[in-house]
Amino acid sequence: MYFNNIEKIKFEGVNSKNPLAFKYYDADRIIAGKKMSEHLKFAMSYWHTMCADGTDMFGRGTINKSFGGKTAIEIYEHKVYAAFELMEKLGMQYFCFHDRDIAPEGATLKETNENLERIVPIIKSEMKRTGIKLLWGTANCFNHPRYMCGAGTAPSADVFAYAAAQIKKAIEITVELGGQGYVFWGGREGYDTILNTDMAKEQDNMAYLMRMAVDYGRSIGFTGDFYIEPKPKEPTKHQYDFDVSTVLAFLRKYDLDKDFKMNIEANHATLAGHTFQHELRVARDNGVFGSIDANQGDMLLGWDTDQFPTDLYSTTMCMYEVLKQGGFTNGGLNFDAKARRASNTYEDVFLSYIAGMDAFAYGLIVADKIISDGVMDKFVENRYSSYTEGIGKKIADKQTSLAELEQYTLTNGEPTAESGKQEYLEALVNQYIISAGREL
Ligand code: XLS
Ligand code: CA
Ligand code: CA
Repeated sequence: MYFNNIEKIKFEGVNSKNPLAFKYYDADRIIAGKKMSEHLKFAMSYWHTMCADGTDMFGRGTINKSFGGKTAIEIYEHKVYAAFELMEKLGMQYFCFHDRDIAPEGATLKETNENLERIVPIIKSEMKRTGIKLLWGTANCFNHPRYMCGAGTAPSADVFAYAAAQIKKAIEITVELGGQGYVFWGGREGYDTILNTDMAKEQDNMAYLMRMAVDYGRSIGFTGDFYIEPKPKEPTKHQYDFDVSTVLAFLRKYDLDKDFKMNIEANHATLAGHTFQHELRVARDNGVFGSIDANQGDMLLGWDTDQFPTDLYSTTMCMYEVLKQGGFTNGGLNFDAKARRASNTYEDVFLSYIAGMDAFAYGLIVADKIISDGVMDKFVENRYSSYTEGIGKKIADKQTSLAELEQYTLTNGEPTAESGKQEYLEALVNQYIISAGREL
């Protein structure tokens, strides 16, 4: 046991004063015909939870994550047991990892792969013991100095080859552990100055790497989803995967849009100048909604703070999109989030997950209410109702012409300017958020 002073976290309801209890997340409660736990599919991020120690640009770590291990490999063995204890205590059903989160990097690729081979069976047996599943795996092709100018978009073919080798192994591990997804997040896939960059070549190469990964994954029996995770900046100035729309154009150009869906992160959406809901909607409207990295940024800071999500407005509108999508298939809600540097105890890690899980549970309750009441959806439907008859229907059916529309307008005259009623709708959402609390 690594977290002796923490019991299994229980649902105690809205009036509980116990910080180590859920107030809204009641795993078995039925909402819109399914258990909360089935809707929410919470996942633990291995990197933040088991590895990140609070190190930042100005200071060392503030929490020790060696879990009593002495040698490098021992530390990673302990991490596995600690991870599963934490997930069991929180009632989390899934986890996500990068290859380098679960085993230490050795001096050579061979040594690194051997390290992975020592740890993967331990993870596998813990998965078997607990029933916890792998939501997705990925390769960390951004941390090592070899990737300083990119991995799949590196100017050096040797670096490209190294990344390909690393991704091959990461896909194998994902398949071995029954992972439901495999993510590409292009940490260093972008550039800082066009003066030294052949953007077209870099993007062609990246697409080829992704194609090889899909073909290899399918050839070894991977039936889950491949995801690409958009992010507009940080670490490079111009990230190629800026936002969902940019990624879509890239996937379509290279004929990869049938193979990839989106892994959408809240904090990345806001960095791109979009709302989280906007990115989810673009994905949903284009049939590429996949999985979610559930977190939030700080609106006063311009970087990727990966905070645990506590903003009920954002979790509500996220769950609205998820419900409208018909729920997740292979995806889920991965808490790509870390406790703040000054929240430096393991109790803080538990409290952070509880905060995030409760915020999403509440969001689910409110979103279901918004949808079942139908007032907001009806408003939007009415706003576009002129397309259901007359000239509007002709436009919707693509059965008209500029000449006919000219004729129509000459006789119809000036259109009425209909109010968009933004403030009314914002107040309506507030009303749902507040009244859901009263009903608990
Ligand atoms: C970093 C990304 C990363 C991906 C996985 O900003 O969010 O953590 O989710 O590589
Ligand atoms: Ca992420
Ligand atoms: Ca992030």
